[in-house]
Amino acid sequence: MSQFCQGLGGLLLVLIFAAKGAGAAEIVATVVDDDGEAIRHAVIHAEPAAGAAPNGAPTETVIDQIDKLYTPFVSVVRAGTRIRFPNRDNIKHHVYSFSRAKKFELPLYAGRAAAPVLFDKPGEVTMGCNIHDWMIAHVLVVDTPHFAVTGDDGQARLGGLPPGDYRVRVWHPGMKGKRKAKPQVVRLGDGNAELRFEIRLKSRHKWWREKPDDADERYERNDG
Ligand SMILES: [Cu+2]
Repeated sequence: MSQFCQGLGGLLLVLIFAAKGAGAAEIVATVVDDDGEAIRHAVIHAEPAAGAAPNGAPTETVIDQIDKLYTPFVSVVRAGTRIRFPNRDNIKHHVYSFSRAKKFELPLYAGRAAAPVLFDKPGEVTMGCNIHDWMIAHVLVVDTPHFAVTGDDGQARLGGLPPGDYRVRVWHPGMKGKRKAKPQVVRLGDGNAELRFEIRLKSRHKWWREKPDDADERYERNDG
């Protein structure tokens, strides 16, 4: 199919869903650990139980490097999204990923914009920095436009969903048993659906690194 036809197909779907928009519903999901404590940085994503998710225009998003940290720490994007990695620090960073869903490398000098990176395959991607060991960011690439990341309260809200049945999944970079995790199936009418996911996390050092207290002095001296 030509790009134009695909674009047109996407547009028609958008129109159809816009027409149904009045009945759009919301999924409110809360993610907790086995003690009931809220878990932030968890991704919730919902796929229609039947058929594919609606097409969408290609989008772009940003993962910043500020104060020698990636922001945000966890992102979720739809396959086909381009991510920009601007360097807001006045030192060099070197973004890399060895993940199967996207392998790449970007040596980044302050003030120079690198081309955005296309994330075209669903899966999990972990980015590090060759220079600053503690810099880590995680991206989950999914096949649906319906997703959100939990905040400090462990809550994620997925809005504007057309009525229908959805498989709703949770993901977190440190989650135990990711592959065996079963989705919750929910039927959305006009109202909201409230879901609760209980997950267990691996020990923190497997998915998080603390920025050292002396990180700034350490790297100011040698500009790298
Ligand atoms: Cu760095």
